[in-house]
This record gives sequence, C-alpha cells and structure tokens, in this order.
Amino acid sequence: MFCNQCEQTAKGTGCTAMGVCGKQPEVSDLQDATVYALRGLAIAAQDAAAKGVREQGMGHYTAARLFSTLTNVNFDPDRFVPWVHEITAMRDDLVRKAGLSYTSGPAAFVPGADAAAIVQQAAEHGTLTLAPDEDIRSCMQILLYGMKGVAAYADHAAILGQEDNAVYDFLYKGLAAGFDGKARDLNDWVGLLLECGNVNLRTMELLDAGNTGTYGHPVPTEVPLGHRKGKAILVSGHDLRDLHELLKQTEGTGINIYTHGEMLPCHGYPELKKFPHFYGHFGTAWQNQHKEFPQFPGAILFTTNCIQKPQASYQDNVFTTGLVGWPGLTHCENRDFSAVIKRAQELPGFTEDAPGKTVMTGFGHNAVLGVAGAVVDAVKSGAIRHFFLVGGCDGAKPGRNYYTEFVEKAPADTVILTLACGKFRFFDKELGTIGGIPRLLDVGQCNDAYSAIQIAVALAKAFDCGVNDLPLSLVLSWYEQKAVAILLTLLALGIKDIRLGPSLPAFVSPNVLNFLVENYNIKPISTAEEDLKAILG
Ligand code: FSO
Ligand code: SF4
Repeated sequence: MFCNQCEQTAKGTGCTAMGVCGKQPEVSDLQDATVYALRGLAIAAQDAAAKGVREQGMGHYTAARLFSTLTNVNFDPDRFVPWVHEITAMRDDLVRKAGLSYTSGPAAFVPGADAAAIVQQAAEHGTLTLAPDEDIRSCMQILLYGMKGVAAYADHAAILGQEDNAVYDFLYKGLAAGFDGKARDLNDWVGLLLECGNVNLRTMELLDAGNTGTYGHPVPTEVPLGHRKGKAILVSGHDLRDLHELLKQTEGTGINIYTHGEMLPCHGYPELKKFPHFYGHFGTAWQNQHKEFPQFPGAILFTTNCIQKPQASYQDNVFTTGLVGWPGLTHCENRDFSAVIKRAQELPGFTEDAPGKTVMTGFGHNAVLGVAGAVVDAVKSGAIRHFFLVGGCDGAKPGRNYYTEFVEKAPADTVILTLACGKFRFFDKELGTIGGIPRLLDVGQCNDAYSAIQIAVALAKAFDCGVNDLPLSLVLSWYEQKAVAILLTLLALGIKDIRLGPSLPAFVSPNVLNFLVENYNIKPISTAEEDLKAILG
C-alpha cells in the first residue's frame, strides 16, 4: 500500500505498512483499484459522450465510488471488491453501447476475481505510479484528492436532487487526465487544478441549494451540550437526509436524537429542528470518538466520514449507512434504521435530565447576510476591526492547539467565522458580542464552505472592494480531501494570504509549493501570537 492523501499520513510522507487512520493495506490497494477502474469508466464516458451516448446516473455513481475512497469513509474490503467489478461491468456496457474499443490502460482493465487478485493488480496503479516527474505526480495527486472532495459534495447534493452534468463531466475529465493519451505540461496540470476548484464551487453551490431548498435556511439556534432523560441515538457524519429519515423513523418512540461532530449545524435547519426529539449535541470532533463513545448510552449511526476503528466497549452500538463501512458492523441499507432503533431501545439511554452548557450554530449565509447592514456599520464605525475565518478539519496532532489559542487570543474587536470540525477546538468558548453580533459565528459543516465564500463575496460587494482587500484573514486547518477541494476553490477565486496548518500536505512537491507561495502567498501557520501580530499589524 501507499497512501498519502490525508494530513495524518505516516511520518508526513505516506502510509506504507498500515494506515494511521486504521486502513488495512488490502483496503488501500482495493481503493487504488477502485480509482483505476473509475479512470477507465471516465475514459469510456468521455468517448461515449463525444458520440452522443450518455448514461443517466453514471455521474452520481462515479462520485459515490470516489467518495468511498476518501479518508475515514469505508474500511470494508467486502464492499470494494464488488464495486470494482461493478465499475468495469458498467464501463464494458457503455463501451458496447457506444461502439468503442480499448486494448490498454484503465479502460481495458480486467479486475481479478477476488480481493487477493485485485490487490496484486493494484500494485501498479497506486498514486506513486501516476507520473515519473515529481511535480506532475504532485499535481496529479492534488487533482485526485481534490476530486474526491468534489465527489463527496456532489454525492450529498445528488441525494437531495441537485445535480449538474458539468460536475460529472469534470470528474470524467480529471479521472481520465494522464491516461487519455493527451500530452500535458505542468501549466496544463495547474490549469486542471484551478478548474477543479471552480467545479468544486459549483458543486458546493448545488449542495447548498439541496440543503437549504430541502430543509430551509439555517437560523441561529442554541444547542444543548448536555442530555435529556431517555433512550438515545447519536448521529455522526455529514448527511442531512440520513438524519431527517432517522428523525422521522424515531418519531413517537421516546428516543432522543443527538448530533456528533459535523452534524452539529443540522440543529439550525428549520425542517430538522421542528422535531421535538431532535435534542442536542454530544462530544467533540471525530478524532475523540474512542474517548467519547464509551460514555454514550445509546446507539450510534455513521452517515459519512469520519469513522475510526470501533472499540470493543461500544462496537455493538455502532451502525453505518450510505458509503460508510467498517468490517463487522451492521450496515443499514436504504435508510432503514430499524436496527439502530432496536439497539437504542436495548441500551439504557440517559437516566436523568442534564441540559448542561449550550452552543450556538446556524450562521449560514442567509442568517449572516440578513444582518449584513449591522455588520458593515460595525466595521465602518471601527467596532469590528477584523474578521477571521478559522475553519477546516480537526485531527489528533498536538499542533492543532494553535487554533484554540488563535481564537482565545484574537482581540475583542474581531469576529471569528468558523466551519467544519476544526471548530471543536473552541466551539464552546464564550466570546461575547459586538453590537449584538456574536463574536463566534458557526457557519456550518465543511460542506457549508460555500456559505463562508458567499459571506465574503457579499462583504466585498458592500465595501466595494475585492475579497483580498477585506479585513478578513483565512486561517485554515486541513485533514482530508474535502479540504483539498475547498483550498483549490479558494485559489481559483484568487484568494491570497491563506494560512494553512497544522502541517503542509505530503503530496505537494517543493516546486508546486513554491508556485503556490509565489502566486497566492499561501503560508504555513506559525504561532497564534505571531500570526495575529502579522495579520493585525
Ligand atoms: Fe471534519 Fe472529518 Fe467535515 Fe472532514 S468531520 S474532518 S473536512 O472529514 O469532513 O470537517
Ligand atoms: Fe494514511 Fe491518511 Fe491514507 Fe489513512 S487516509 S492510509 S492515514 S494517508
């Protein structure tokens, strides 16, 4: 195996013996084979489209399979083997229909019959074999990882009925690139990366339309961090539709539903918050689940990333759905959550009411722009000196304390916008308000980065300047591939001076990094004090 796609990659270079995330070599290789098979499907899809043949549903299928290879989504070899066969069968069907023919490369890939045979084949198809040139290989890895992020957002959006063939066409183009016989130099690859960023913006727009169109625009909402007496189910991941289905299926059962990790912002959606048994939030970011899940006296449902190896003390309580998989866990098909409900009924639940502290969420673009006038006035009067977007993924590394310190030390006349699970480093801090505007605004999930971009664009318009001229600084933390997609979007939008941590990606070569520094002034985080001083002068 070789995998370097996430921030916790072994020694900052690549996981080779076993994933730091818990991914077994067999699964890593099966994921490489899945991507290789998808490249073949993409080549056929492009060639078929040129002949006017297009398969409905293949775009979403491609996105879903690619999303399945994102960090902490699916660790189950038994799911990947049939997927590899399904992808190549689908490709062959398309090849027949469109009268195409391939004799080499991924479009002619014939997977072995079982996991062992596919694993052997995959040795030639990992990301180290993408290109002999270090910089081109780096760009090809960035593109692949960015596309995994796009695929995640496209899958969420499609589940809510929002699709655009332009997104799928780009996934085909990006997957085929490097395998389609077209010569590309470094500039072409950089162009593809920026195109990926633009396509990701469109994809996030679709997802935003799906989320807000289906469940309403989030409204500022107070969420208890404690609990209520009664049986309980904890929902983790990012998928709103799964949560909605679970809320419907648990209506009247006496079970209370709690969010975990990135599901916290779901409390702000009108169509979700109307369920009286949708109660509160339990725990913090994904990497703390081993510590926190043993304390949860109910069933736990994973809807998307980020699952970690369930510990023996609670593994019977954990269920997966959608693209998530862990060997041995019960997987709920077709959003039938009866097994989760049954388990929650068996478990003790919370024995007393303890509402505890509360946090606020629900500051999506609609809510923030609803008070844009007050925000602009506060900036003009000097009451708000600066905005920081402190967001992104959380993770286990100690260097991530930087983000807590940064928020703690940010002066009282600054406002912190946050999103994604990185917020759990400071989400329960009481930072007060400026003229009625809370100093800490939770914009939502990483999936809501679109909202933050909309807010920045609207502020730039209000001040009649560019986003780079706003009193706004981006201090981002990354972990997995959705963050790569978002970063490419920010670069495609021409956003400069981003601070990125806790460490720089292993898949960015020195020359590609130089390019990013020279053109976008992207920089690694240093210390909270130094960075605040540098930003605020
Ligand atoms: Fe966090 Fe995990 Fe949302 Fe990521 S939950 S780390 S960006 O996968 O997905 O923010
Ligand atoms: Fe390693 Fe991250 Fe890949 Fe897991 S996803 S194998 S931790 S690089």
